[in-house]
Amino acid sequence: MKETKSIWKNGQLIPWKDATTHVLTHALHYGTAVFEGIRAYETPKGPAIFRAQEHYQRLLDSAKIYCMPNEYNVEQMIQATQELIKDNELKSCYIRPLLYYGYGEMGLNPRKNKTELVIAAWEWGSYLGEEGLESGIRCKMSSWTRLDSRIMPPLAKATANYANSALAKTEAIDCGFDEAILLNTNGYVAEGPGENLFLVKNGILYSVPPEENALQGITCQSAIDIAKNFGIPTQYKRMIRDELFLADELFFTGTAAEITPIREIDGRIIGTGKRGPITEKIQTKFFQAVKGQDPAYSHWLTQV
Ligand code: PPE
Repeated sequence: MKETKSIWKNGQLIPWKDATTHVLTHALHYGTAVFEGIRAYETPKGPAIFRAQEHYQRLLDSAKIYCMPNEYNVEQMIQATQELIKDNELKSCYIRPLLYYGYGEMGLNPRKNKTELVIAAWEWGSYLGEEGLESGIRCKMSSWTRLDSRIMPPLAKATANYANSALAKTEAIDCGFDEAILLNTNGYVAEGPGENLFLVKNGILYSVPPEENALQGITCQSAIDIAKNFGIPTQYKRMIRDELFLADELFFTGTAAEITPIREIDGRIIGTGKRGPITEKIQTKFFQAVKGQDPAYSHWLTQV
């Protein structure tokens, strides 16, 4: 990890090295934290945060689902992020806000502890490799199942959910793949451990419906908007694993993963085995949008 100068914590910037926490912090023991992953990109007008409003609203939504108190509103958190990026003189970065139950009392009732809000930012390159962005990655259907809302709320971006994601990710890596794809408890396609999934078949772009227990991705929504602006037909569709094998194109979306093509699943080549034309079109436009190179998408950007 590329260290920076400062981290924002509970209203002030503190040195990166001092942003530590006690080992008996509640969230460390019980996963009682919610978080976001946001990116800022270099644009001709300086760094700009991509869809800051939507990300911080989702943080508040996650906190609401878990009934976690948080004294900051969206505008205050955006302002804090702008200060943080300026202080660290970052041109582009990954931003990680985390709202967690701090140190105080152990036991499963987290409310005896105060919540703390931290926001960190650092340079983080492509999540699944530069080559992956261009040539696509190799995926494994996971032996792990995506969380169900009767077990853990899948629409909350809670750290606890990521124990499930980390199991799927490490299994995929250990089996020689780049990334995992998880089905849900009903046996339908859910998502990657940290990405939403798209399928292209006969010129139509399909994405996973919200009730399939995937996180409601902001990059996913952006890809749908870009596709619609191109006139590409888009639809939500419940999918079984076989449909993935027979897709013309598949790709992942996510803040960290951006738009990454999938070229293989469990030894089956997807489409031509290369980044497909619709994937490339959406990916190219996405990068133009986030880098402030297309004024049609400037409403997605918050300049620092
Ligand atoms: N599903 C999951 C489970 C998920 O974690 C992410 C983001 C997405 C879908 C895509 O959502 P969005 O970023 O709004 O388009 N995963 C974050 C964490 C990744 C990590 O390894 O940490 C991210 O991409 O920031």
